[in-house]
Amino acid sequence: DPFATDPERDPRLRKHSDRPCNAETPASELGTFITPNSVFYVRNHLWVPEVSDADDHRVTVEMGDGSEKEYSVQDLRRLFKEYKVTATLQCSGNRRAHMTAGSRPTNGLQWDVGAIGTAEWTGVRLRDVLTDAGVPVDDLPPHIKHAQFLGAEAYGASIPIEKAVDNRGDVMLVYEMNGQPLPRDHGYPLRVLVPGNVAARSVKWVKRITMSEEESTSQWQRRDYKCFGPNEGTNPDWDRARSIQEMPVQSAITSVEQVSTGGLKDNPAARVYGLEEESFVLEGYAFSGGGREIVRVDVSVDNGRTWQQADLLDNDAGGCKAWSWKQWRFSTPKRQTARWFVVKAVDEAYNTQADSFEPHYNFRGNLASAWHRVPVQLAR
Ligand code: MTE
Ligand code: MO
Repeated sequence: DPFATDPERDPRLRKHSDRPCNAETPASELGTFITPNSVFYVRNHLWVPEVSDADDHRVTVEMGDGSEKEYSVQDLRRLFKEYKVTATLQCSGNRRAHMTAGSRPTNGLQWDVGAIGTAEWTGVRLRDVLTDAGVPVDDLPPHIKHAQFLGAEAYGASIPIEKAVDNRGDVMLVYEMNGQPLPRDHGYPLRVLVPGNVAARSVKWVKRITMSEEESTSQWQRRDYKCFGPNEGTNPDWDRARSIQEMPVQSAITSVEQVSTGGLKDNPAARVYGLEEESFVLEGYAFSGGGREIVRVDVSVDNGRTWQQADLLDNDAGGCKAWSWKQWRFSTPKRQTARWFVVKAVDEAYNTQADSFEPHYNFRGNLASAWHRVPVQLAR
């Protein structure tokens, strides 16, 4: 039983399945810029490979011409400059349950708002490792088009080589998460971090990196993480659809707090906002792919008829681009609210979200990013 040695998980994680472990961060733990390791969502397709000693682990770089070079985690630490990058990982199935509810049944784990999280990652640049291994990163031969990654338990995926070698792409091999050794569920002792791309490409427990003309042939590259038209049914033309890399704009409401008149004086939120009457304080996140910064978050308290701007909270994320979510906050007098709170976000390219799920329906339930609506009556 390969699952027998899986690590213990924090009981606060919301489990969707046990073997393999798939568990999301509860909304109550999504309110901080950095998601603590213990409640960071876990998305495993198979078991957690057992590596008792980081020194036993090796990653092999295959140049594509038959030659290869091997590194231990120690080698990586010794040979290359260390970087810290703050980046959000989001599963392509985040909010799938909302697509199901707002449109039709979808295949896959029914994630709510918590298949996403942000961490500070420490490691070395893939670009530096490839250079050392002999890959001419600034003058790539035409047969190198993709960097394929293979995990120790057999999961595999790939990214376009341009992203892998981008000087400002921050693609890394990481061994620490939020200042701690990588937890086993998140790739101990070594994982790929591809900031700005769907989390499925950030391969955990990475043991092989291959320069290749083709994308990874794994089912996770060629099938699962693709999107289709609403009409394409359950057996679409898999080869014609692109594999998901950068993700569209996303946003969610993670908390609605009711600040009652009685509590106004003592409530810190009420003081911060200078609230003078019974109010709701809403919080959430917004995030876009490709390092595109979130520039605006709009909130509606009347089901999308009228909108106001939420406050975007400051953060001190390190990295070449906006690889991390923005947290936002919004307060509204209670007497103005109708039946639904709604949020949508805008990124630096002025991309925004669809108002409903049906136009983006795909039977896999990937990229569920329509406006997030929360009924006012659910507010605690
Ligand atoms: N890497 C390996 N080796 N095995 C996996 O199952 N899952 C991928 C990606 N990398 C996966 C993997 C998917 S689909 C996601 S969403 C992220 O890891 C989840 O990362 P996390 O569990 O650290 O949150
Ligand atoms: Mo995922």
